[in-house]
Amino acid sequence: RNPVNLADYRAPAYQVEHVALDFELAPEATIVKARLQLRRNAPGPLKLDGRKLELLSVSLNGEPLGDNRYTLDEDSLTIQDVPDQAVLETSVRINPAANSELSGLYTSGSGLFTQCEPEGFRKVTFFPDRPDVMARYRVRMRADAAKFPILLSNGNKLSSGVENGIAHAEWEDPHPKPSYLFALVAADLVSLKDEFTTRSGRKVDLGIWVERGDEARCAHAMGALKRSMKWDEDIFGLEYDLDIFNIAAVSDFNAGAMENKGLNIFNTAYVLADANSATDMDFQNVERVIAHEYFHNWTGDRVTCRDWFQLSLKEGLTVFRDQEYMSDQFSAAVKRIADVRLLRATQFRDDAGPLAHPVRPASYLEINNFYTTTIYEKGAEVVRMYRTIIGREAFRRGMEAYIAKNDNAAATVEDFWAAMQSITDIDLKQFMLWYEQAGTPEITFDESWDDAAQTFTLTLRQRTAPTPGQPEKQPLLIPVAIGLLNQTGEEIHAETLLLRETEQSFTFKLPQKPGAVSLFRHFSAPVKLKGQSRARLAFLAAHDSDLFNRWDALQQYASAVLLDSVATHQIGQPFTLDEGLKDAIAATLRDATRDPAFAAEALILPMESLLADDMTVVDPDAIHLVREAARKALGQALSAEFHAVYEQFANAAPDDVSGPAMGARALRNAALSYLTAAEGPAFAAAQFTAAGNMTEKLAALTNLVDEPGPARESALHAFYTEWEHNRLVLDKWFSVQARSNASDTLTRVQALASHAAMDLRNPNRVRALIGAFTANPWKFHDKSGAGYKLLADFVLRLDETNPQIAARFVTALGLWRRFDTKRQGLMKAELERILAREQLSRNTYELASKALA
Ligand code: B3K
Ligand code: ZN
Repeated sequence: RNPVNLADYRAPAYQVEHVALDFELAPEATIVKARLQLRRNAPGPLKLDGRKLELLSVSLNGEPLGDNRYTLDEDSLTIQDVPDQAVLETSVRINPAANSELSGLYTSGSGLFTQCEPEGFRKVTFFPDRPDVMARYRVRMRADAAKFPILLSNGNKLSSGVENGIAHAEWEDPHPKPSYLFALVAADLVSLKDEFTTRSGRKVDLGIWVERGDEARCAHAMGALKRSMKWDEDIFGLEYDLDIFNIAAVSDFNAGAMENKGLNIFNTAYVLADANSATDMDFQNVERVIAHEYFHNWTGDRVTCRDWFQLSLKEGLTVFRDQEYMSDQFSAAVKRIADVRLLRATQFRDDAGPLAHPVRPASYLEINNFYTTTIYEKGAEVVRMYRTIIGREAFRRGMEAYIAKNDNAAATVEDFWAAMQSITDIDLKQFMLWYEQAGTPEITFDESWDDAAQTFTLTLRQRTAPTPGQPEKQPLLIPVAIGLLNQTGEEIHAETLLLRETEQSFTFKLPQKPGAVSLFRHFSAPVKLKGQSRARLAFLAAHDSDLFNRWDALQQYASAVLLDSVATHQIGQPFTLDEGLKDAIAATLRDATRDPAFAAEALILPMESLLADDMTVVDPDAIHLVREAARKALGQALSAEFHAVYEQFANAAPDDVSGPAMGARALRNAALSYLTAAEGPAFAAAQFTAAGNMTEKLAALTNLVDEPGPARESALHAFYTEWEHNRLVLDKWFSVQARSNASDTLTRVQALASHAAMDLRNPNRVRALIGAFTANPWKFHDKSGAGYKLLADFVLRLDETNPQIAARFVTALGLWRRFDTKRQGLMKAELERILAREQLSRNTYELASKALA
């Protein structure tokens, strides 16, 4: 198994100027004819990628080629002595119904759909399937009109109709694009239609295509699409560039969605939403993913990536853009908190483990394994740091320069860097290390006050621990947004410092000795700040005018006291509630009216997995017991306050999904969790019955499933009966049980794995059960090892049909070094059992072997 290395990049021997595709579509046997207009670009033979294609014919400049003129193997078709200008025609047969990998052309329900990023197009036809080959496409489709009346592809529609029961359509995309952005849909779908006029007056027809009956649940997605189109014009001056924009929803989909030019294909989970069946979180996810895929039209499609090592060039940038969009729709501080919570829970953890990799990796076995939070979320932080360092105005001009210079081209992260450097005098050379160095920098600090000189000196130190293949780290260029507060918490100075050295001091002349320093405001860099005293954290939690840091100070404070309690528990002492934590939670409740959504975030105690990250040897049992004890003790100590908040915020209309209504529900549900811990399931049961929407219903159910007994059983039964026929809601029924703290969770997850509604071909369903289970650390790390075995069994089953999804679950076992020797042994044994399988996919092999290394 040979890795692909960035250092080996070579330009393609041929560019494809134009490609004409003809599809005779049928689920079991689809014929694809391709006509490629080739132009030499660099020395070498013509090499076309192709997998699982049955080659029917091949001709060059009109001459059929005998099999002595080409070499064909499992992955490619190579032709020597091709002229510098040539037309290549191939014809292949494929079987979409047998395609369980959901990459390439496949069936879902009764329809046919494609997913080509990153390397799915090679399963459709022979082609140089690499992003630096950009071609213009013309696509013709024919299919049985009774089953596939709707035929969609990229770009503009030239014609469509039905003749003798055969539907046909022809599409043309005027913009050159890489093969991974090709898309095709042939299905019996209906659409919600609308239109958008761009600021220069282009009228764009918008369509969201879904299964009959789902039209009514597309309104939110359509609204989000129009808001995104407007936002990108207002904020970045970027306008849509075709006359049609279609979105098609599909139930079986490996990813969340895909930004194919003019024809985004979406997992139904990120399109369909109404208050009855979708939670507030679902609504926000729809908004975010619609925006994300739309924004790719410029950052991804018009400007694409030279090779897959540059993946973060489009993904990090586009996540940054969707984060900014979302924070403009809702509360910026709450959005920042949610994003950082995710970054810490996933990316920081990966960065500290055996699968750590840089934002631009240097090598991979299987690129599908690199659609990670490092590429996406850390990549977004890297983009945000440019803006923090050079300023908003300069950043906006840098973006313009980047797009202007790389339009219709395949770019690298250096191109982005160069665009930013071109509009600032600040030396950004050192900044490139953010792309090349893996690991999360740790920051420590010292402060001193010189009374005579009236100067305050802040000394910052940075250190990044070794990661696989990178034993030595260099100091990074880190923007440190600080605020100096006086003794009563008022801000006396704010500034963004640039930390460049391993250790560096900054001196400020001030009218008075500062009371506290607030560091890394709004999380100005993806680092871990160490060494803040509890007194300092309590002060900042109460006073910091930077809302993010106020939240963070409380989180850090809570982590510190909960970890103390874990240590106490480990030596057999009883739990006692920290008074400072109680006071901080009480203050949050008192202030809740000011910003309910913020209060809801502040009330959530640090996640078990986050507490685990700060332990030398993780003790999942102790962490769980302590966190639960704290929730219960807080619920009891502040019972009246929680009750008051729960009553006070009960008035949001069930179908109101505005920011304030969502904030009110989030706050109430946070209170419900404390009340249930303290007083049992009565409140949750009442909310379950009275719930006017899915947010309230699911929150109630989440609290009810922790306690075995009739209340749980009847709620689960009622929920199942009501939603049996709605796949997305049934996913929630699976995950709520997999996340349960109840004593019988393991056996229930085992039973659900063979439930009639379990569907291994459907990634959403698999994630709903297994993904949710691995996000339940206490149960997954059950000391019997049964959780590990359950996971490994699933990986092995899934690896045969959908390696992309199977491999992802392996990462949960990659944390073995952090646990006690018994759990280490059990986790390693499962990794070894996975690796022992003959015919293991490259996907799973790469992650399992790296996890063990
Ligand atoms: N670019 C796609 C991801 C495709 C995933 C392939 N394994 C969605 C997105 O990030 O917008
Ligand atoms: Zn993306």
